[in-house]
Amino acid sequence: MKIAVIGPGALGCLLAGRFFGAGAEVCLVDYRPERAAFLQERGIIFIDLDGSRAVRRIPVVLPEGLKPADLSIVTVKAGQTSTAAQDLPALMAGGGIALTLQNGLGNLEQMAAVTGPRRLLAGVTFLGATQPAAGEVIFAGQGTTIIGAPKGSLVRSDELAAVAELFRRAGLACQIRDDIDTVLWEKLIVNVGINPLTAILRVRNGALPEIPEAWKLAVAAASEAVEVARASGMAPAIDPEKRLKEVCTATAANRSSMLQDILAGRPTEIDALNGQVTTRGAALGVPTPVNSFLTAILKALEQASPLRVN
Ligand code: KPL
Repeated sequence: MKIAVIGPGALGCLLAGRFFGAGAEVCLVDYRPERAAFLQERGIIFIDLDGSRAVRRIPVVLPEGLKPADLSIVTVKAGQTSTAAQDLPALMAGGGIALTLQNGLGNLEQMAAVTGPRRLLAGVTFLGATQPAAGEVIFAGQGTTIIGAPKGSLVRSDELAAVAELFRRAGLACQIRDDIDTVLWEKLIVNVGINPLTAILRVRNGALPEIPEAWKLAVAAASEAVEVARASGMAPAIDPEKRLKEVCTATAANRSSMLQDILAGRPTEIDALNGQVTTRGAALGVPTPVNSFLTAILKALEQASPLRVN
């Protein structure tokens, strides 16, 4: 199976590094020529769970050099999905599949706007990955990846099974679910609670339940998202507080992806997370005051980044 991983961020490098290590034919797709040349020349530095360090010489391809792949995995930040989606027609020209493993809602819709929905898969991942510098990835924690065929997809069950098998051969737990649209919401419910508060307070996930006022806000944001999911016709099978606690415990040592973005001065995924709850809530008549407030604060934090004093 020929695999293209779009986006050499933490998750992209982690997946490409693991697939490559398991002998798969994989390339990384980057849109920045200088970075692509640097990564191609130097290789990806991969620090595994046991602390072992390896340089993986994974081919890095620019959009103009793309060849058809059997599986394209979109791992870019949600704000870059519409740009990454422009790569998909060339990558999927041989009938290949594209899988989004990004945070938030709206990614699938942006991909489908370019490719149509038939050859698309969606998923969520609880893998822990951090990126100390470009092309370097620390595998920070095992976690399941859940994939499935969303509404409108015609990907066959044997094709889905082959994708899951690719993850398993690379030592990454992978489950298939036939209600992946609900699974996307269930992950969003977790992210809208944990990500903004860990980013605002600059704490690791494990600290959040220990901060009573922050915890109340996290649970309130997640509970609003449950209401919006229900109003959207989903049936998320989770108790928001219990689920938040489980994820904070399982990923206690992680810096959430939003905290990593804030610390690095990058734009965050707030629009695809709490912003989506607010927008969809407004359209459905479901109040989302906590998500609106957290969205505004995160945007203010992004805007303040260049002005901050130490
Ligand atoms: O998905 C995550 C993220 O940081 O974006 C969680 C599950 C909160 C783990 O850090």
